[in-house]
Amino acid sequence: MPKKRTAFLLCTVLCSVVIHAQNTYSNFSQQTTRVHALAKNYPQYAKVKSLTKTAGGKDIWQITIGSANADKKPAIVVVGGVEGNHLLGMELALGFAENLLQGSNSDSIKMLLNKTTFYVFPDMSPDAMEQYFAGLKYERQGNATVTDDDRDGKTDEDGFDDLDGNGKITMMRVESPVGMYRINPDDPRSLVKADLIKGEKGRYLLFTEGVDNDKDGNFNEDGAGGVWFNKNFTYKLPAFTQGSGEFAVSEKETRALLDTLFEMFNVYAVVSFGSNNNLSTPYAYNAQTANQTLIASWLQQDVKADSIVADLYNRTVNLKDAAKTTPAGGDFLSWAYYHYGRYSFSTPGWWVPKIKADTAKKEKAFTVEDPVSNYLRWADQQGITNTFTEWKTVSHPDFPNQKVEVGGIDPFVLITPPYKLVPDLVKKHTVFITQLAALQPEIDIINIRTEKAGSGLTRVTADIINRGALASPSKLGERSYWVKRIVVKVNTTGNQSVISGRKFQTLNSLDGYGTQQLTWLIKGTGKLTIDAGSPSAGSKSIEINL
Ligand SMILES: [Ca+2]
Ligand SMILES: [Ca+2]
Ligand SMILES: [Ca+2]
Ligand SMILES: [Ca+2]
Repeated sequence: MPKKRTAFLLCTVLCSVVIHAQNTYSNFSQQTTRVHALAKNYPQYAKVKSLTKTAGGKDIWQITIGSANADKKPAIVVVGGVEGNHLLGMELALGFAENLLQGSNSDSIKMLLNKTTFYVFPDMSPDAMEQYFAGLKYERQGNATVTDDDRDGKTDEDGFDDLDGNGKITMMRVESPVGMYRINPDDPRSLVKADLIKGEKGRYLLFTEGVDNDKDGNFNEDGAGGVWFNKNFTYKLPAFTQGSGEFAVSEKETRALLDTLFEMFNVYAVVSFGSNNNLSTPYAYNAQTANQTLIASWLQQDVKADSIVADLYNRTVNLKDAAKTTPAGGDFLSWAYYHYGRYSFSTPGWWVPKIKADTAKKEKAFTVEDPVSNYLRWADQQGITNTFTEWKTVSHPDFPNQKVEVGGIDPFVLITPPYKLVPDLVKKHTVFITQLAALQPEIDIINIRTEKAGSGLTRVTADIINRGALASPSKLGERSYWVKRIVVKVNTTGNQSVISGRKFQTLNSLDGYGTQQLTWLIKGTGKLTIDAGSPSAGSKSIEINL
């Protein structure tokens, strides 16, 4: 085998080994190394830049993946780290970029990158995400901006406290006759709310692990961790709630992302990874809320697009039993649709499957719905150990005469699969996103007809067609300044003039596989060109001899 070829093969094998070497979730510095490796290994397709630095001094990376003139091609945006406790989302976004580029030698990916550009923002919550790797592990959403979450005039005065000293924040239960929680009859390791209507009695108060450091009656209400990325956007901002910020888009990373996206007129779809899910179950059309002045649900035509894409998602990713979600406001999924006017899709990418009783092991079917007991049974069946802390009595300054115990499942485990499941999830989501690109709107001009109409006039008729399955732009996009509609332009030269029909016109949203017929009466002779297109649907130019 020639030397050069051996070296190339070695690199193909080794370089991919290096990329796959991680067997745990990546902290920020490892993410940064992986991001830069892409620009270095695939200079012809990948460009990396820092949008800004967060209050915690961490870069927000943007990876642009595309071939020549990437910014002139229809594009999909992929966003991870939408929630600071959602490490999987970061892995899915960054892993998508890695998988796509690893395949960039193949003809299919080359063809894809000739037609579609991908803007990947792997981690929008790097300040918060670092808590997963910190000495004290807890699910944090807020960035490093210092905030007064409970508006008592003090900042960060009451965070969690590791009462049992195990390096993670779990739960704390206090025996109390006024407690609303009882032991789950299906699994004594978990607690569930007592249903008073059914005559059930509570026996425990349930809190996150900590003390009331400032003695205001609340536990852990204001610790480190300021503004949540997924609560800081303009659509239905939940003002004056923890994590929403002083005003919408108050943070450097939210501002930088929006400034960047608003200038990307070529984007037609945004895929984000977070707790909201409109891919397992698409939005349903609600005529009343969709037609009110302040639109509060997806428009009918866009609901159709969501169901096409959700169908694709379910076929490619094949995860069952998704929980129903409703965006809480200030969230990125809603912003990208209602205020950015693009198709916006979000999924957590994984959840604990609903687990059935293993009768061989004498397990019984659950009588109470409880994500914790379901997780524990699943973890047992999977052989996952060390994710539960047995309840243990601690002495607690706020409950001197009561029994207080600390224990419960580990932080993160309900939304963060064991890392060995991640490569397969990345692969499936990569397939999904590339298949989404196959639905991309694509403008063409067909059925061009010319008829002489006497006195030097020619009637020109043509069909503007959208060859993609997704309508362009979204129906909501018709109303947005930030969404460029399809423009059709007749370019006259010399003695030519347009007698009837419009020289320049913008079209309403053109359905998937839809056509619109246009006709003009042109005076004059020679070559005439007609252009049709938009930044997010591509363009086409035709030439006619009059
Ligand atoms: Ca405070
Ligand atoms: Ca602890
Ligand atoms: Ca307080
Ligand atoms: Ca407090």
